[in-house]
Amino acid sequence: MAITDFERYPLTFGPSPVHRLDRITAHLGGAEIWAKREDVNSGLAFGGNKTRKLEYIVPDVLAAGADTLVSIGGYQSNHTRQVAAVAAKLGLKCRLVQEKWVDWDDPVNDQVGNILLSRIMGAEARLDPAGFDIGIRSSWEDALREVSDSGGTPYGIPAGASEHPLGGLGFANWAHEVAAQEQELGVFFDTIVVCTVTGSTHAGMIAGFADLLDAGGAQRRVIGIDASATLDKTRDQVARIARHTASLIGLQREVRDAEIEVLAGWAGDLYGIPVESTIEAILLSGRLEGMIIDPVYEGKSMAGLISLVTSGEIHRDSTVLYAHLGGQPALNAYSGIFGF
Ligand code: 1AC
Repeated sequence: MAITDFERYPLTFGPSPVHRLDRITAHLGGAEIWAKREDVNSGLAFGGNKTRKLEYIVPDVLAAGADTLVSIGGYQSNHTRQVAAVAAKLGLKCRLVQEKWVDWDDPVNDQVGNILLSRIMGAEARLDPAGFDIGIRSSWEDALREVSDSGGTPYGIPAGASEHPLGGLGFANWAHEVAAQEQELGVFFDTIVVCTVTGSTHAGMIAGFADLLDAGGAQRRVIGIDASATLDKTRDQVARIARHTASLIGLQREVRDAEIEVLAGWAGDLYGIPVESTIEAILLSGRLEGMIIDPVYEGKSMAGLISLVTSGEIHRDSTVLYAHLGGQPALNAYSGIFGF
């Protein structure tokens, strides 16, 4: 099967916008930097990368006859906010497990931002004291069981939709969308920079670009910037999902180890805790481009991009596409980091 053979339920506005970041480019004085904006990809609760993944999962939800979406993330999960929006759109119930993935000392961390939006959209968002882990969680399995025991028909969507068998398809298609936009714009992105935690966004891109390469496209680098601070787990999960997604979309070979690049250095010691480079990246993007990024995901991937361009690891002649995944609603839970 090819990516175009999979059913896709429309949740986004269409291809997400791609545009130059002229002032960041001038500031860095090196590579030409562009952005592709999943933060404005949909009218559903500000959209984001998970909305794109859910387009390929919703047909299975509908075929299963489910009445309740059951998902999991941290208190400030973007993923659970997007699942809540899709449930509202489809007229389904939504049960969310919100674990304490981040030990962040902000009194409204469990009340504002993403979790507030999920609750506004009618989701039952229950807090759970468990800490961060990108794997399958017993709290999520318990929630699925509770919904069944009370007579509902649950449909489980794991953290970030990453461990879902179809979770990589949204970003495999993103790669094809990029290739079409390159044709329209007359540009070629030799380097893609994306934040990676639970893995399926990055993994889907790897599979999609491998597919394009085998169809005669040019080689490019897809750099995942780790924001999990549990590097080995994220790297394994990215590799596994990339290979699974590649086989789903009919790649006739194994994804090579060299195609799976997860770089450490900008996550800090813990998932969800911004470090100095994160805060600098958020301020730089806001002040030079009016582009809002967040302290958990894009602040870290932008910090990585800045370092890699500044150090010359991304070459001066490169044309770089920065993937904005739409994490910014979490900013409300982190107002203290700026010292304003
Ligand atoms: C970690 C999956 C993740 C979220 O928003 O919950 N990006």
